[in-house]
Amino acid sequence: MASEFQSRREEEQAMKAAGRMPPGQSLTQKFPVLHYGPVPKFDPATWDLRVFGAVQQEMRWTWDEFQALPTVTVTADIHCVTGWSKFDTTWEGVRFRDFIELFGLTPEARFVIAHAEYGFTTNLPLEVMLEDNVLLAYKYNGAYLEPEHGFPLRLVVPQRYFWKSAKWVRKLEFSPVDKPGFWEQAGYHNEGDPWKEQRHQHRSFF
Ligand SMILES: Nc1nc2c(c(=O)[nH]1)N[C@H]1C(S)=C(S)[C@@H](COP(=O)(O)O)O[C@H]1N2
Ligand SMILES: [Mo]
Repeated sequence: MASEFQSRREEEQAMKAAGRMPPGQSLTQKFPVLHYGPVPKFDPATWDLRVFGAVQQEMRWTWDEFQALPTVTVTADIHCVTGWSKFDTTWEGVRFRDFIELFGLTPEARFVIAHAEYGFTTNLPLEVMLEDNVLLAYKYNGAYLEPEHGFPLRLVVPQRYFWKSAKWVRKLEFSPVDKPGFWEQAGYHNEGDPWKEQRHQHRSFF
């Protein structure tokens, strides 16, 4: 996408001045690829998305069914715990808040656990997931996601460090209790708010 900025330095200064750069971050104009393990193969004939746990009705969508759901386009800034931020990224997908209307939650639902291919998980409070700009996304800048960026489907949760935006999502669990995910169990912060610089867990051993 064409940038209004002449240089990386200029864009970085502008984002800092606008209060859009969280503490300890710096700008990237590339789109880094970051994940643990291999990029899964996608088979449209067998792929599905499931919801379970504290839901009124457990449900499953095939790739065709999921693509038939209404989508929205969201532009947001993303922040990786390793220090890069990328501004004005544009995603298209199903808004999470609209998505849950399709099956309904039970009153016990307080946390969302995203389950991705190969057992990757990440946990988020339900109230964070209900914000306007949280998507189950399959397009980036108007084109289907690249496999390494999460095709066919990923979470986009801009208000948390980007590790919580699970790529290759297959199941969404609604839980009364929190269940720290893959990176959270590995020592990353449970909340991961970039504005509070919640990068790592500070455990106190007694
Ligand atoms: N399934 C899965 N999703 C994942 C990860 C992972 O290891 N596995 N890494 C996360 C991390 S640490 C980041 S920064 C973003 C990177 O997304 P990108 O590769 O599209 O930039 O994906 C997140 N989603
Ligand atoms: Mo990350």
